Amino acid sequence: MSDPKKAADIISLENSSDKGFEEEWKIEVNEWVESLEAVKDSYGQKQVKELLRSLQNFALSQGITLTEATLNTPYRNSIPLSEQPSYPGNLDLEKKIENIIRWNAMAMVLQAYDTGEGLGGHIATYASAATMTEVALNHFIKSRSDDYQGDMMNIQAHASPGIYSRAFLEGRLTIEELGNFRRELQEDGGLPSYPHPRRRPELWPSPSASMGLNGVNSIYYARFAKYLKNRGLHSKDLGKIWAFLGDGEMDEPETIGTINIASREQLDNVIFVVNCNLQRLDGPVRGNGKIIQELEAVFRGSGWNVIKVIWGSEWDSLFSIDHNDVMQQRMDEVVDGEYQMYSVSSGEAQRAHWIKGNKELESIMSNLSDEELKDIKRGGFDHKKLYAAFDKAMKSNGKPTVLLVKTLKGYGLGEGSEGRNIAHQKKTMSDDERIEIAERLGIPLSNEDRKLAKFYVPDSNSEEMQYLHSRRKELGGYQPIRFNACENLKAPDIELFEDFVSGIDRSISTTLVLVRMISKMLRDEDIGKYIVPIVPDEARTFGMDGLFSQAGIYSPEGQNYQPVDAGTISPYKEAKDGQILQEGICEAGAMASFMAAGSAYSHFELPMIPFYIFYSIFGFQRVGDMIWACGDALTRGFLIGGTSGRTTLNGEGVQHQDGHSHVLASVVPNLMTYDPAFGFELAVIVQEGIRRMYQEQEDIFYYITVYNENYTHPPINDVTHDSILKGMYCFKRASKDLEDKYQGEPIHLLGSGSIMQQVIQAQQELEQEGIPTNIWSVTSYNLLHKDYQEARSEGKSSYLETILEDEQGHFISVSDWITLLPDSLAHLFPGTFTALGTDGFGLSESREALRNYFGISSQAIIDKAKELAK
Ligand SMILES: Cc1ncc(C[n+]2csc(CCOP(=O)(O)OP(=O)(O)O)c2C)c(N)n1
Ligand SMILES: [Mg+2]
Repeated sequence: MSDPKKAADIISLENSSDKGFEEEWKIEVNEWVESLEAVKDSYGQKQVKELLRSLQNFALSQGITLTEATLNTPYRNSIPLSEQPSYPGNLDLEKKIENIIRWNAMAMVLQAYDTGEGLGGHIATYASAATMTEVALNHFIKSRSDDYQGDMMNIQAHASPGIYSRAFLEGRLTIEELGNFRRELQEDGGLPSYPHPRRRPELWPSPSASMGLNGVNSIYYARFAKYLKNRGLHSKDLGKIWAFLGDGEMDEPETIGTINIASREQLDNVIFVVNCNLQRLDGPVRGNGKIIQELEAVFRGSGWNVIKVIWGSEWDSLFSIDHNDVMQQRMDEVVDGEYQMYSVSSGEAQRAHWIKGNKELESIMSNLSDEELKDIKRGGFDHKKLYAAFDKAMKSNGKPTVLLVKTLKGYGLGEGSEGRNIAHQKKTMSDDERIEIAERLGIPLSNEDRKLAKFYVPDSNSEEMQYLHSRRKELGGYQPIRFNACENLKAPDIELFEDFVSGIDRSISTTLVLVRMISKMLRDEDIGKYIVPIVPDEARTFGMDGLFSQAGIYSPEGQNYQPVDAGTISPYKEAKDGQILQEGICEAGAMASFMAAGSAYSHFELPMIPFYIFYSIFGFQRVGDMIWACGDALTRGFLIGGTSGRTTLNGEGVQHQDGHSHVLASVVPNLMTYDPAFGFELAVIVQEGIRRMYQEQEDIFYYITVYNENYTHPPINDVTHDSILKGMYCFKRASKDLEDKYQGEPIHLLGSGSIMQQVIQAQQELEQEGIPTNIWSVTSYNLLHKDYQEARSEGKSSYLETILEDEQGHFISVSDWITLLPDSLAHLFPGTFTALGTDGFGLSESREALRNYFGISSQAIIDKAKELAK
């Protein structure tokens, strides 16, 4: 029956109430399948696809859409038994190693619990992920070698005990450290809860404890690897980026929202491994549905290779006799809530629910005893199925790959944990449970030691230990691993920025000064190639469009069209070796690019210098968690808050006008934050930033706010670099003549950023009225505060106290920021301290009206000064 028209007639019979229809239909379907099989045998897979596409086109022409059918495959393994490669490893030894790692991982958490300190820890996550992790580490995840840069292994944070446990066997951690899990301050060393590069810079390549960031960061690491390759900056094979993720974690919008860039940019160097244990913290991920099927459709729809590992080998023989797909249909209709229920039910109860009165299914299942049915494994615990899946993922060409691996939360931890809703929080076990698990895992410890959850240390000459080391040796070394060796980069001399240091007569904004500095750096012979300008869809807002043609926008495909502005001086230029990362409207992606570029010194051994320029309000409050993670990841580079200042960015209103990002930024401990007023300040700060981060390799990064108000910029004159960098210097003293005549207490005006212009104007007008004032430029309230904290802890005077030693009077701070920022230092000023700022929500108005409204205009400063001068 090869006439498609006839098939369409049959489809129209769909709703027929004819009892014989079902039988007839079954025969029809079988005939079609047989025909397709014949096509496959005679012509091959390609022709089968072509044929199906023709059929689909025909169906579409008849108004029948088949989207569901094309995005989802049945609920079974993607790799058929016939395509399953044979397992190349020694399964007995691998299982033995896995069991030891399982035990020690569990013991870490139990020991931490037994201290009675309430330290927490997770047992159930790794219990579900152990087999996939072991298969990956014994056979696939490679480390660094001469011509291979090495894979990056980003794990599911809550599975960390398993990774520590393995690293201990590998000789990378001491038994004391293992025993001090979650106790980092112990004398003989301890381990952080999760992957924190800051705490373990030799082990963890990137932080993943805040769920959802692992996926997006891994994708952008992979993209950055391609970027480096396409720009010719790296000659080695840059390896794969592995992200091990939880199924609950996949609900995070950062993960799902960025997967399409991976397929758009053909990132065949990224592999997601999703541990589908069907549970998150509180309960099932999709009790009423199927998370694996949902993710399959989402990823396939986004252009990924999807490989499902659902069933263990025991099911293969059952599939081979499921001639009428009755078992498959049941697999498809049972929902995750029920699969979870099976994991806590007896074999008998499972069978009854599963068969649901279907005779044919009952007969298929009669091949297994209740005991066997209970023990039948999910794919995530079957080494062979996992091997087949990883093997296929490694061969992907041109597409990212996701493995959806079905597991069981708390696997192997006994009835009190496996599949239970409380599994995630389970931190301890009874003595009996400990003994029983050790017995099952074959851990040769005495029952007394089992009760104490003592670590088991196999003999280093044992077969299993030899095997463990040899597998990793074969794959280039241990994983996960983080590298810290990158050549120092000599920072440019300040002369590179001479044009800005010596003053700018033309009226321009600090944003434009920065863009010009970037342009100069891009041209610099030594550092030019390392500069990575990153913009979400705002380059024009920041006047950066000129850089498009200078540096090109990175696109792995180059530019396959003539841009609409081809004839202009700054056309939209995309290029394979483009240097600018244009992220579109995706701050999460842009931040992930920042992290990838800013930690390229570690994984890629290249001192890349990212300048991520964004609307300042869409930084810390939008992707603050990612900035925090950058601090953890020891990321370097410059975050540039553009269009900053609640009144300087006028007209845009409540959700655009930023008057608080410096306060939010103040909480990141290794972030150097600056709010420069003049071109020369900006130049000194950027030059020093490059020196400290890339020449001295300090683990710090920068946040600098720039504004869009135009004004002229004075030369640096005798202002010292040090004072700019420390956070404050005297910009202009009051005129001596006036001071001699003046009777009141001295008045000091503190300005920063764009608002310095209001301060300068206020000073001039106050002088005309006979009131002398000193102007101080505050480049960083936050750093002054940081310095004060450090000095206090050392019992010294802070920088601020030192420079104000001989001062007194009234201090008025004026800025485009909320008063909390300067107020944190109020107690250090030798006199009265008043902060004028922009507390409250922004609103749409002109710049002048806004400054009047918030009380930071020159007039507001004059009024305050006069009040104090009385
Ligand atoms: C952003 C964020 N929200 C919440 C948490 C707390 N949390 C840690 S693990 C977890 C559940 C994880 O479930 P899943 O991703 O399915 O992993 P599993 O442990 O089941 O493998 C939650 C809610 C977190 N770490 N990060
Ligand atoms: Mg889960």
